[in-house]
Amino acid sequence: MRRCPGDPILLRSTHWLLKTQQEHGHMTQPKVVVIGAGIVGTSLAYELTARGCTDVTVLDRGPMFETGGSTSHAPGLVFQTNASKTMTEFARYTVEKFVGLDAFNPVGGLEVATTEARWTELHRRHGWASSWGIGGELVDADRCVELHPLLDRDRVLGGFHTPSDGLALAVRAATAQADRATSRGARFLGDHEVVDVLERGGRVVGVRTAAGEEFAADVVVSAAGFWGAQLGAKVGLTVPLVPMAHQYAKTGQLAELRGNGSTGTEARLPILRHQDQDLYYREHGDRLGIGYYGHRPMPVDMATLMDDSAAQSMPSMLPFTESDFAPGWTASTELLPALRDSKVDEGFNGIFSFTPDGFSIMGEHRELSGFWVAEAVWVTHSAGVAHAMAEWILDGAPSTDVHECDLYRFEEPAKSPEFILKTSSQAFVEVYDILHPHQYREEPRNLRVSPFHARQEDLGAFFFEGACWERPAWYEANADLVTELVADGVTFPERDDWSSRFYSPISIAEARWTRDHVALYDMTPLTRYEVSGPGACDFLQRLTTNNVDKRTGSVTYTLMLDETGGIRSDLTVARLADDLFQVGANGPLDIDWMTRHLPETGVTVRDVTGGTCCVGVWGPRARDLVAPLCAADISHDAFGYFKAIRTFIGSVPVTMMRVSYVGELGWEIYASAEHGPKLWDLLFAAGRDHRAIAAGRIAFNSLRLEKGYRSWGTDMTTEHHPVAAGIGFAVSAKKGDFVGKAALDAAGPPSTVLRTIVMDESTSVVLGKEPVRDASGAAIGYVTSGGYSATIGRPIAYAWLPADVGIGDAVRVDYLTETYGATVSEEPLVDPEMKLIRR
Ligand code: FAD
Ligand code: THG
Repeated sequence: MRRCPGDPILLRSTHWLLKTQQEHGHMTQPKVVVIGAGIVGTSLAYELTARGCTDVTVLDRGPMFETGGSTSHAPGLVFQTNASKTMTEFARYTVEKFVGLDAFNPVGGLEVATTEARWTELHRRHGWASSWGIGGELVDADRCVELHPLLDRDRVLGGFHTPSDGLALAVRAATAQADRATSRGARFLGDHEVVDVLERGGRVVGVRTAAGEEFAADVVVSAAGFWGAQLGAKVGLTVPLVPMAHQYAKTGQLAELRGNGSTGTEARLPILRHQDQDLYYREHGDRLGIGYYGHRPMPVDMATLMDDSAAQSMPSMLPFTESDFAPGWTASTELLPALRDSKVDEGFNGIFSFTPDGFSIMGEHRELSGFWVAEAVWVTHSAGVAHAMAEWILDGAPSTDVHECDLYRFEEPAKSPEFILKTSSQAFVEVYDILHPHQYREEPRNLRVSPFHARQEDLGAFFFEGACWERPAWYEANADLVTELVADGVTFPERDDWSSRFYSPISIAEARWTRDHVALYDMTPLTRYEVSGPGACDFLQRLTTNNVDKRTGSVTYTLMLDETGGIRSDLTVARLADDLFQVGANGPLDIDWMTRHLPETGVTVRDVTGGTCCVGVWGPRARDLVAPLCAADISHDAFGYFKAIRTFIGSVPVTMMRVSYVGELGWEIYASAEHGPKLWDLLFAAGRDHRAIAAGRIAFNSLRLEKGYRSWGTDMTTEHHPVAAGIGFAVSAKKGDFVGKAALDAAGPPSTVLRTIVMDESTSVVLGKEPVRDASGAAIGYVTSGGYSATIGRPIAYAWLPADVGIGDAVRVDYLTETYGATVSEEPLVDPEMKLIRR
């Protein structure tokens, strides 16, 4: 495809039909090969054929439909509630679909607490269920025993009961979905092991089997379960999953279960979780099945798998290791005394996939178009994942936000075998742990450090890990400011134990200090790209919503949308020269999206994050601090808001942008990494006269919340249009076409909107994902992110709420075992007239 001068730039599309049309000049139906006939492959065949894509061939190395994969022996417990809205929605979809296929036992799910900490955690889980619209209730110990009579009443403090949870009959669901797909044209071929993926010119064109048979395809989807990493490697793709063994056992016959009407496929008792001991239970006729996560992580070496397997026809089953199960058995007899007269009758170590962050892996190979993956998916989420995949493959975008599952979400170091193994093993250990929302990874650490790291250590930085970077959360060196501010009458409200974790009151002092004086923020981890070349401007114009075709030295806040108008990211775009832009972005998914849309020639996108560094100098004294060091005139008249210049700080060559995510006067100052320490020292030394401090991420977050700035991925995702997210101003009404424009133009007013809420009490800190209720107690929305506003002296948060909830309305927010009052507020809470930031 060659572009003639004057032609409108044609971006590559991620939409399958458009892409084929662009490349072949006509629309056709894709020919699809799915590798794997487990629950994911069969669900996908169903979903694709249901959308009219009927040329689907599903190949499996094993026999249909007990293929020997994880699905063949999955006990199929479906607990829908998850901290992630996306995963919860995938689970709900799966339940609804399997109910319709007569492959689901809606026996309900019961999670019990045997410790106070777990009882509090169940409140939090109940909160997520309310936020994401899953009906469930907290019940007392008596009710737990009524629901599950095998429980020892005296050990249980209470439970969380979800009536719509239950047992998926995984093989039956796979078979039923395959039958429907077959009736619509799909075919399923057992004993067809795919050994090669065929490609031509960067596109997938088919697969070859062990028998040498070739199957042509426009689209190949790897739904190979824990074999997925091997298959990915064949096409140069890192699929970061680790096959891990997990123990499952069955008890002997239990008199207590005899005659309760339960059969092999029709259970009566609710599925049960005893997360304090890493255990779960289901009924199998008059026996109980027990799953255990308490044992050491047992990653599986795929090279020796077939030799190790208990039966080669069931490669996903390894021999049971009794000693690993022993603590689980003891804990089980304590919770369920009926087991004391029984024993482990049979057991196996079953294999399925774990990932570094616990999420599934979905998406299309960027360098091999047409090759997709859908792996590390539980039965619980299978149909939901398949539905989103079918939308994505056929329509160009899933209707559910899938960024947490995106194949390209990982930073470069996170693609190393070492990282994948360590973090996935940790994910196994933590599967049932109580995880704090701000808990950060402890291992591996120090993978990416900014050039200011040693200086930050000297200042007593407390580091959190984020995107493999070490980020100061606060600095112990600022502890004295707390004392000083208290003396000045600033209050530091008490926090409960939960919200005090991964937190220090020093951060409040740092936030307050920024508004009153000036602070240095390490912005090095901010993802940044250089977009250059003769087509750079056109490219950014077509890919983003705002007008970036401005004079050199202009900075623009703009959005990337998908074809449905959903927000893919929010960016700052600085024009540094005619054909050179610096883009401030949110992470690896942005460069992925940009790269996929690059025209054949004329534009280069390069991640420059690692070789550069950035200090944000913000606060009313910022100009006083920087001006004496700076070679350029940085007065308001010479260097306006949202402008960029290249100049020097001392002898350090810098790019300065008058941008502030904390909403204060000041600049982001970028330099090449080798100049970092000098830059920091110059700024820090000059700061002494202005009582400058270094400030951390918690202060940063609190300041951006006050200022009304959204954080992509938390406050807004592809599920939201700009107007609903409150950033409609970043969409230019005047400019020409851009990705997502047609969908925006066709959209009606939003039914839900992102609002700022202010907590009624200074101590009511919320952390995110809590349900928001109206006066009647009905859940009407949910919190996205929260923090304490040092400026107004109250905790504040963003929440998605129905559009008809008005400013000034009272709402209630669940927090652990409490419920707090809050008020929907005008925003931003700080500097609505932009007087401070533009002075
Ligand atoms: P699989 O079922 O493994 O299917 C992948 C298929 O790909 C296989 O059939 C395999 O033969 C085929 N394949 C691989 N390579 C090739 C190739 N090169 N060519 C052709 N075919 C190939 N999940 C829950 O939701 N709830 C539970 O209670 C639950 N309990 C579990 C208990 C145990 C003991 C285990 C092991 C897992 C459990 N899981 C549970 C997890 C769940 O079983 C899996 O996540 C799920 O079945 C994965 O489905 P899949 O279709 O991706 O993989
Ligand atoms: N700095 C830079 N790039 C970024 C961020 C940043 N890119 C990713 C992320 N953060 C983007 N988020 C924002 C959000 C708000 C603003 C800047 C980046 C902001 N908004 C002004 C406002 O709403 O008042 C925009 C005013 C205008 O459009 O003129 O400043 O932190 N480099």
